Amino acid sequence: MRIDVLTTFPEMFAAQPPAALAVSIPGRASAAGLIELVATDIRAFSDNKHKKTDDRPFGGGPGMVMMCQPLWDAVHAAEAQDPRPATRILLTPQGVPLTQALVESLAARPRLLLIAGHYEGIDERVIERLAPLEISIGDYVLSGGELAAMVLIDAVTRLQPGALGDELSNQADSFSPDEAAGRRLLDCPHYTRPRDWMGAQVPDILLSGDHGKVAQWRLAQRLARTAERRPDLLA
Ligand code: 6GU
Repeated sequence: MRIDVLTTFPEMFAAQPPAALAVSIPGRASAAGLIELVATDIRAFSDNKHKKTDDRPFGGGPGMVMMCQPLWDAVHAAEAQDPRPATRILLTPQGVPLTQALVESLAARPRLLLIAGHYEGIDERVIERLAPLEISIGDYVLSGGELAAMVLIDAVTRLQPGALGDELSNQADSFSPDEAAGRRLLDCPHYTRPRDWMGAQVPDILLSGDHGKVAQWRLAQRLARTAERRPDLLA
């Protein structure tokens, strides 16, 4: 899969791959060539002699607004570099929430083109013409969409075939559909040695060797945790 990132802060993606994606599963996936990350500097496409990409908002108010032209040209220049059709995505707190179901859908596409939006905003007319999928990573405000783009890249990368060392290990993760429960549940608690740590014990069932009982216990834990912490997932 090819992933383009369009940003006015390309230095965040200058390292190949960026430090946050160079380790663990995304690091291995990059090394294996499962994803190809290409950053494009929106500023380079400004037709303004000062390479300006933003201007003051019509109607007044604080902050600056990204202008249509540089973004429009950057998107088309990036798309022309590769014949695979790109799914355009704008990272913005105004977007639909990023869920594991959405990550699964995006992970199956040949190419993603991520536009890192900024809090002050982008001229609405270029958003309308580009018609990107607008995605938010949660109900809080980041200074820019670059970190949100990296979050999306991490989530999509680990679903690429061959990215996980243990192919089964993504199945029990939080938010993966649970077959028995038919829902997306939080993960169960995990334990490793020693059996006694500062007087705290490992649940007996996990030491019983009864795999059926262990599976039953884990599912019950997942359901209880989800009901307690995220009742919205069961609604
Ligand atoms: Cl995608 N961008 C920004 N700037 N802030 C966010 C966000 C995205 N998702 C949550 N907060």
